[in-house]
Amino acid sequence: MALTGAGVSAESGIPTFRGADGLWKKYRAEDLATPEAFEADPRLVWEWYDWRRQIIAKAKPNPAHLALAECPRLTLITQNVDGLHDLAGSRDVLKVHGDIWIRRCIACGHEETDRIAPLPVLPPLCTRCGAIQRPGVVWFGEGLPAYEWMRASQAAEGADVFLVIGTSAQVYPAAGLVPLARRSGAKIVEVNVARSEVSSRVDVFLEGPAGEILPQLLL
Ligand code: BV8
Ligand code: ZN
Repeated sequence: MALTGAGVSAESGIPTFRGADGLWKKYRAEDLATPEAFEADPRLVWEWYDWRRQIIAKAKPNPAHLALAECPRLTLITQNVDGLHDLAGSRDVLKVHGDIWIRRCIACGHEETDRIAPLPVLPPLCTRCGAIQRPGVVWFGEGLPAYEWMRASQAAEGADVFLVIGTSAQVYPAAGLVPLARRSGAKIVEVNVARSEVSSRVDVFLEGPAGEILPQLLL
């Protein structure tokens, strides 16, 4: 199994959350990626997501995504909401933090998925009932999607090898998959350009960009 974070999309030109050019640098997570922030100012939150959708719309999968897509038996869990693993050809992608391309109505729950960037109107309105839509992502303080989380936890309990790729491993419960897999006997291999919150508890730490290391490791 593999767990990926923003670092796997860095070489596709998408800023990471907590890195030097991090997304959160300009904004604080508490300010924007929470239900309270959306309640207070849906337009501001949508300006941030629309800006990110425009960056992501221009991004291409990089060799890290493509190498992972070549592993058919791999259970791929991602914290990323950019959809690049799907574009690279990975089929069974478990998006535990949702998908930035989904817009969900806050009133009737109707979902629309498209790659329109920029959106013509912010906040976008439900085509079914006219209420405003939210991004189909998991905000801080929100539970993870039950099916994806159940599959991810099962994978961690049964994994022989667990690749932890491009994540600072600061966000829970996703980061908790690493100790769960370790307790179940998996060998943990981390691929990162810098040490993360779990680096002291992995079996192998491969330092370097995922786009260079994964093709060597997997192909
Ligand atoms: C929940 C979607 C309860 C939205 C995101 C105190 C202690 C423990 C936990 C908490 C706490 N206080 C609050 C919490 C809970 C909180 C949490 O974990 N907070 C953290 C900050 C402490 N978690 C939650 O709120 C979760 N929900 O707990 O709900 C509950 C339960 C049941 C019912 C109801 C409620 C929800 C968390 C999900 C939040 N949503 N994103 C969006 O994208 O806008 S999180 C956000 O962070 C992204 O998803 C991102 O993926 C994720 C993790 O970040 P990373 O991917 O790791 O990115 P980062 O920039 O940090 O790191 C990049 C890494 O890549 C670095 O290590 C870098 O070195 C490396 N790198 C860079 N370039 C490369 C590279 N590696 C390889 N190659 C390269 N080229
Ligand atoms: Zn609606």
